[in-house]
Amino acid sequence: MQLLLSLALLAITANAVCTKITVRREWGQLSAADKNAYIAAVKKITARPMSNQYKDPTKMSTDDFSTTHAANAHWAHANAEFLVFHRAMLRLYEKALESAGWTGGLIYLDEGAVPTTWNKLDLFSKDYFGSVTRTQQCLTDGQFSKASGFVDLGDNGRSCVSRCGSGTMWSAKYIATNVLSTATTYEQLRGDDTANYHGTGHMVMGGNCDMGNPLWSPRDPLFYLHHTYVDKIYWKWQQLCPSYVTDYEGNLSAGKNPNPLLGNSRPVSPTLPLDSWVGLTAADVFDTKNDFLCYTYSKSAGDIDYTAAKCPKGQTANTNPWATNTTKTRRQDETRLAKRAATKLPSGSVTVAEGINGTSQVQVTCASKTSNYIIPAGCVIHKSFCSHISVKPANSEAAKKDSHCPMVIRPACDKETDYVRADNLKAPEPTSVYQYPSFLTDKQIRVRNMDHCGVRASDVNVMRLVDELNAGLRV
Ligand SMILES: [Cu+2]
Repeated sequence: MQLLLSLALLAITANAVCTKITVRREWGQLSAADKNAYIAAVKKITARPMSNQYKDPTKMSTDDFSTTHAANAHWAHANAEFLVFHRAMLRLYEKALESAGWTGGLIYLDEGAVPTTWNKLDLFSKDYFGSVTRTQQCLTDGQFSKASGFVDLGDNGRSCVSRCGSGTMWSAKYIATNVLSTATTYEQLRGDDTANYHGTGHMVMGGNCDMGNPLWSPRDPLFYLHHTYVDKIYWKWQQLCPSYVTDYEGNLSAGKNPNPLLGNSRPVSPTLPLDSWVGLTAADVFDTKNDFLCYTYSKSAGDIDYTAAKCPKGQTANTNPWATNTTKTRRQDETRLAKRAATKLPSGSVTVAEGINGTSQVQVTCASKTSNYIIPAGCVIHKSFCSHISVKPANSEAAKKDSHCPMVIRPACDKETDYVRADNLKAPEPTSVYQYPSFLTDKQIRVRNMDHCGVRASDVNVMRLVDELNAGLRV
């Protein structure tokens, strides 16, 4: 009896409603002092040495977050885990900032309210995050430039952050009409995360620089403002109908158009652990008013009125908290989206051949190296890098159905890449500052039906990076 009672108490505590709720605010809602205080905390956790554990955010550094994101990129995007994986990541990052003195909660950038004028915001100025550059060069001004003493690896091997985007975001109106007012399931809301407001924000603000890199985007501190915005959209949708809070379905990898490289799909479940965010399951991050998350969002210009789809049978819709707020937005149609995508096609040579079952085989030549890719049916190349490509739905019809065009495709391989350590490097010792993260076991890869070659190739990159860090070759 005693035991039963304490078990019941335990269950109540685990689901306890939080008492001190944090309101996550929009960048423009902060005072200048708050903007600087937020940035100061970001710099503090970036300066921490890697803790190589993913449970205690008071010890985690920005690199712990970036490395984990890169190591999990293959299933944290373009599949059902996308929204919950990133929500867990954000909450841990928020706690890390708290431990560095910033208790004002995560900050979001209301991109939908400034689809064409985003780069005119004070955020992208010498006072704060720095101006957007045209090429792959390091940030030239702002508090995250090298000159200001900010050191992060960047994706370019130059120990700096680069940010070279341009273009138009999905407007609030477009998101309200095409996402929020039509989605009646978690998977419909997530849609194609590689090509919707999430993927578009990365590409528009990051271009071919850090934010545009599917693996290493968290190296630009802007990542967290973008993803908090993405999380706000998820949160907004969850407010509509009672069942939406816990609605969660879909597959890990693959879907209607299985990616030949990732194999067949496997359904998700709320009790499945979220990879690398130790001790957390998807269910732990559904309700933002639970004890662990304990946050809500401020109202901002992008919170425009719209008519949501009817709630599932037997449920009464919650009141739309932003029913009276309307804002003028620019119409963004499919043609313009398609036009913009077309300008992002790879600069190297690309040869396309017919594949099996609607797939296509593509040869991309980059810096005189040729790689072969298999592109799933219904997808086309969105962006190509020398090491990998990302794809998007071939047409708007495919984009409406969740087409599962993966964010990252690595070259087809039949043999695993081995890590050949350069002579000037050695494996981390127990006392080394940087350690390898825990890599996936063969079994974990099998269970998820993931691409073995691709995962191991990414491990090799991480190992090389860690070795170079320990050898002081990267600062
Ligand atoms: Cu991500």
